Formats: sequence, C-alpha cells, structure tokens
Amino acid sequence: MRTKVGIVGGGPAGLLLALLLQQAGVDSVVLEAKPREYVEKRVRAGLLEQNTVDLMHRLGVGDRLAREGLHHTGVYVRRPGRTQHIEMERLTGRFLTIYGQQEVMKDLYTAAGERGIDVRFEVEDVVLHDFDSDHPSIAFTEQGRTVTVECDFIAGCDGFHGVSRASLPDGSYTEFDLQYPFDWLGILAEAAPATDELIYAWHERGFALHSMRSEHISRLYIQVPPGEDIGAWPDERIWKELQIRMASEGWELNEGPVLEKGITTMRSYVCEPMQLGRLFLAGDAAHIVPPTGAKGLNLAANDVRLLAAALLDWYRDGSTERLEGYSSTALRRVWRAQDFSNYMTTLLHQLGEGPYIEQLQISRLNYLQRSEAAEMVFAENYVGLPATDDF
Ligand code: RFL
Ligand code: PHB
Repeated sequence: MRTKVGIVGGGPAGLLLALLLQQAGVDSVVLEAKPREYVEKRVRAGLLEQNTVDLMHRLGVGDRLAREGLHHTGVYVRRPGRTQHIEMERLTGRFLTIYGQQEVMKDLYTAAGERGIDVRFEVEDVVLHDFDSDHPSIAFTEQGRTVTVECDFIAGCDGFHGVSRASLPDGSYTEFDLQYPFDWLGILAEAAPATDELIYAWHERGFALHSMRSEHISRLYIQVPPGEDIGAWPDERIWKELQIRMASEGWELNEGPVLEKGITTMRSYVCEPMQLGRLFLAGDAAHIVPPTGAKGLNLAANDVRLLAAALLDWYRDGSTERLEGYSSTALRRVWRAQDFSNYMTTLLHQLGEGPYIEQLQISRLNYLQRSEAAEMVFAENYVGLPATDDF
C-alpha cells in the first residue's frame, strides 16, 4: 500500500491531522490499535480551548459542538470559606467550551468516514521503518495479515504509550520528566452539576474538581495517594470526600449513580525534539501534562495544526522550512502549558512538602484573589494563548 502520510494513532491528534490533510487534498492512512467503540467511550478531556473549537469549525466538524457544547466564561477557585470567580472571558475576550473527548472523537470519526479517509482499527504489531530516509514505511498486522504502508512522512500520534516515540534511537532526543506524588480519581455521575462553571477546590484533605458533561451529567475528581487501589474507593467514600472538600455555605453538591470511575497518574513529560528525519510526533506521544490545567487535548490540536501546515507547504512547493521548525515552534506552546499545568497543580494540591510550602500556596491563592493582574495571568494561560506561533 502507498499513501502520503502514515498516521499512527487514531485519537484526537491523529484524526484532526488526517482531516486537515484531507481538506487540502493530501491522503493519509490512520492506524489505530483499539476498536472504534473503545476510543468513543474512553472518558478523558472535557474542556476545549477556543483554539480547538475554532479548529473543529475550520474542519467543518463543529456543528454538534456548537449545539451541545457548554459555553463557559470562567472558573471558580474555592477554599473553605471563600469562592472566587475568575472571569476569563471579560479578562481575555476568549471563552471555554465543555464538550467531552468521546463526543469529539465521534464527530471526527463520522467526518473521516464521510470524507473517505482510510482509518484502520484494531491494528497490531505496528513497526516504523526507515524514517531517517526519504522512503519511510509502516508495517502492521490486520486480521492476521501483515501489511506495509509506504509513505512520504510518518506522524506519530499514538499517545504516551505508543510505538512512535519508542522507535527513536537512543541519544536522538532528550526527556524532561516530573512525577507528582499523588493521583486523580475521577468519576462520571448521573447528577445535575451543582454549578454553572468548573470549581477547582483547594482543601487541606486534598484537591477536588467539579466539572460536567451536560445538564444531567457531572464529572468530578479528587486527589488520592499515588498507586491507590480503586477498590478502596466505594462510591459512598468518594461522595463523602467530595462533600467535605467542596463544601461551601449555602451550596450543595448533587449526588447520583456513578457511571464510570478511574484513576489517572499525574505526570509532566516532554520529548525534545519532537521529530527525527521524516517522523514527527504530535500530542501525548511527545508530551503530557497533569490534567489540572486542561491542556493535553488542546496541545495535541495545536501540534497537528502546525504539522499539517508544514506538510502542506512541502506538498505545495517542496519547502522544508516549517517542517524543520516544527518541533521548536510546537515546543514553545508546550513549555508554556507545562509551566501553567505545573503552576495549577502545585497551587491546588496537597503536596506533602510541609508547612513552608503550604504557606506559599496560601499566599499565592490570596494574591490570585486580590490582584486582577494575577487573575489575568491565570486567565490568559487557562483560555489558551491565541493560535499564533510567535510566543
Ligand atoms: P491519545 O488520545 O492517547 O490517542 C492516541 C491513540 O493512539 C492509539 N495507539 C496506537 N495505535 C496504533 N498503534 C500503536 N502502537 C498504538 N499505541 C497507541 C491509542 O489507542 C489512542 O487511540 O493521544 P492524542 O491524540 O495525542 O490526544 C491527547 C489527549 O487524549 C489527552 O492529552 C487528553 O485526554 C488530556 N486531558 C485533557 N486535555 C484537555 O485538553 N482538556 C481536558 O479537560 C483534559 N482532561 C485529560 C483530561 C486526560 C485525562 N486522563 C484520563 C489522562 C482528564 C483526564 C482524566
Ligand atoms: C474534565 O471536564 O474532565 C476536566 C476539566 C478540567 C480539567 C480537567 C478535566 O482541568
């Protein structure tokens, strides 16, 4: 088989890239290890930056998002006795949208199907070949048959545990890594959200977050010790902890049947550079952030926006400038998001680093509450810097 761009991974990064290329007449093949239904059910991101929403519209896949996405103008930051609303739209002119990653994936797969994009699910044994030459290829197994796709470029969009980054030879990249000493336990619950916008809560027992998916579905998270066994957290214990950590006078959290629950480790990671020869990494394959700043999917969308533009330059007139600059351009936003995600994470979690660090946290929270300049720094980063490449 032959295609122009071989895309490993059919998550948000892979599908957005395939659609951007297809829109400009460049064909690709997308190889996804899991069944379609699995990716469409995997509960993950919920908060989309305006940049990501704009990209969905540019691709003509934003109609349902426009109808069903929840428009948010800011977030609440809560501590016992105080709740601050950070009015991000007033401060930055930019807004936020709540729309689950599963819904994004359903829309992307539907469009890919309608537009004739070749997406192969349940592929196995993916091996990348010769990406340091001008004739790379990808071998994989499909229903017991071995297939090879020859291509001009390989896009590694296969997430943090994929094969693409693992195919880079030792010494060709540098890893930057930070592991946090706590995990997140997340639930999806059939309960009307008890808030109009997200609540990020600091509490001496640990962080809590109230998000949502619709008028009837809440998405809630709590900080738990690292390596925690989900079996130690029956639903009643989760609700009790949420009630304590999110408590506010005159406010009540709504409880309901738990539809899904899972534990997420908290980690920051960057692989630099994000490219070698004709292999380009995008999204979680190249970098991850703890979800506190809601940046992962948004960064993946930005990477592929840049990568598609660079590839299209090459197909148009053979220009390699943007391809060569891909990693350094993408990494500027990645490092901004790394810093902001680390800031939000260390601001709001119990870090177990003793009373001095806790006092710094309280001082930062006080400053955020009394200074519009501090709120502006928070807001500008949270809503996502505009989709230009020059910061
Ligand atoms: P993905 O989504 O991991 O997709 C990679 C795909 O590659 C497939 N794959 C392979 N395919 C073929 N061959 C192989 N060898 C393969 N190995 C893997 C996988 O099956 C998968 O389908 O990476 P991508 O596309 O880069 O997208 C990244 C986002 O999914 C991720 O950053 C976000 O979910 C992070 N995230 C959030 N991001 C936001 O922007 N806003 C949020 O509100 C937000 N909340 C979250 C989050 C992530 C969370 N978890 C569970 C990690 C909340 C949570 C709890
Ligand atoms: C979510 O809705 O799942 C969500 C929202 C904000 C975050 C993380 C996750 O920071």
